[in-house]
Amino acid sequence: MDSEMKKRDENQYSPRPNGGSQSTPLKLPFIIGVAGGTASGKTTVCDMIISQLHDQRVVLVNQDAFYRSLTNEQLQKVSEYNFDHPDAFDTELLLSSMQTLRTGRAVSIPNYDFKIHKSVEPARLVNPADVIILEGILVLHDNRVRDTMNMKIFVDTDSDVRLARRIQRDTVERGRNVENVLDQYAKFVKPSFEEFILPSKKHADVIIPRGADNDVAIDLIVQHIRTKLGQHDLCKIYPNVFVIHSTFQI
Ligand code: UZR
Ligand code: MG
Repeated sequence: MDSEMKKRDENQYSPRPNGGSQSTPLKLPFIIGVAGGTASGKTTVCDMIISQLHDQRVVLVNQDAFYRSLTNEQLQKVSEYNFDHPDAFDTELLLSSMQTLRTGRAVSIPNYDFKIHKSVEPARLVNPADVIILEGILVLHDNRVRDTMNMKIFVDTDSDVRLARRIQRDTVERGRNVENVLDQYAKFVKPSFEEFILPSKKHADVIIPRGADNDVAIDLIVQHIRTKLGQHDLCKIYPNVFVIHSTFQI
């Protein structure tokens, strides 16, 4: 466990410093970040974690929701817009939304439409939960976003597998044709993967090779989350017992 994570764990399971009663522990949610290249299987990995944690309150927040809406001018030249660059996301809004959820309050997050490249009404209301999963290509890129997380996962899937899936998905679900998917891949998706996404892998606590095909890694992750939530419950029942940290390796 790195020192950053250890520090966060200490904070999470420590009594309120001042203000609240000495014996009232903070009930902060357990926040998991899931990053990886496009079509690496991030969403499937998250769905598998959520279904195995069926008896817990879990919410999934997708970084895609925080894509900035394109202006009419940008829409006219959409093939020149880089959706894989960190600046394509409203990271300030993502941070403030995570902060709201972290303090146990519901938050409204934008509803981004991939077909028109804009946020549409109605916004999505996300309720607070015991586990919050933040998923997206660049969730491990910004250190402020990383610092909100208790566990950082990188889904590592071969590029050829990802491209094949991306063609399939974008033509079926996102209203594209093969030619423009390939064009965008060469122009923006691959270069941004190499410049921003792949380097963020070094911040991960857990790297999952072969994505959602890796049942063993997913089982281990779920076990770890359960252990952490169990410790959390222990704090609620025995307010003077505080778990400082534990180690985790795959
Ligand atoms: P995942 N993306 C779009 O195709 N259209 C948009 O309006 C916004 C984003 C793509 C984006 C990125 N890149 O590679 C992908 N392009 O969505 C991330 N081009 O989504 O993690 O589900 O693959
Ligand atoms: Mg996805």
